[in-house]
Amino acid sequence: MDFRKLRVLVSGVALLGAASITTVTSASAAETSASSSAATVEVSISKTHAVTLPTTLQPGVNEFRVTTEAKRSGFQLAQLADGYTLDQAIADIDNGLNKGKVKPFKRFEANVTLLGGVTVMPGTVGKVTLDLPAGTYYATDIEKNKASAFTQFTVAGADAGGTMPSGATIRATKKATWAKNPKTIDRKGMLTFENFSSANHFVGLMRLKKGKTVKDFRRWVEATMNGEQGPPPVRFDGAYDSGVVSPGHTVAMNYKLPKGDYVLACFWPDADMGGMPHAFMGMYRAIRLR
Ligand SMILES: [Cu+2]
Repeated sequence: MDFRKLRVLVSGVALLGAASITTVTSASAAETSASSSAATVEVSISKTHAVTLPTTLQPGVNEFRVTTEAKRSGFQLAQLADGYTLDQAIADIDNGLNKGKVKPFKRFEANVTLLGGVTVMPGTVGKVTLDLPAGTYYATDIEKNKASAFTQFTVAGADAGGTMPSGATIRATKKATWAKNPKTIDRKGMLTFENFSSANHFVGLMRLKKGKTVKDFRRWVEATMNGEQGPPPVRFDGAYDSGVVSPGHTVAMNYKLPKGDYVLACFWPDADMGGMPHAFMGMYRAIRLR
């Protein structure tokens, strides 16, 4: 089937540029707690999605605290391979992720290391914590795929150490599988995502509609694969989508959701499967938020 159509069907959650469309997240500034000893990095995003942050950071655990004046910002951290330019990345996002062409998408995945991120709304603070080695990075707002929304920064100098925040850890394994535990997590706080798999993923948390279970989600996935267009048993509006994380990387991101039964799923497209979102390859499971 045409997976571009499928992505539209699931409210566009599969695309990098659209991964945050339906997201509500981020604790208010007053609720932020200093649970880790990370260095803090203030990031501000303008109405036009220009990202401002210090040009040099120290290696070690850094917590990015992101605010925005735009209606919505998809903060994302990334590194580009040597010789792969920002212009190439922007073109590959456009043709690969947004237009669904496999070749530029594969080139993007081969040359870009994604280090997580968080959706930020005005009046909230998005928090992203990770252990950064020395190097050159980009901080971007994926709501706008233009050079003006990508800001380069350098990590250099003495390692400041620091520790990652405590909290629930969600883990991806194999190629596109969620680890079985934890089955229950808090409904808000810092969520650590360990990508121990061989593909890019993001954490999607979608609340099950009343009376629905993960079995209904499986039926919906199977029906959708067969070209049927029934309503999903989960709410894509008000869902949580983390930033995208590449294999071998760990990042903690803040989240805040109502209590309830959810489906944990990744809708990142799979290049080897013609852009099929990972959820349709079985990357989903039940999870309870308490
Ligand atoms: Cu995935």
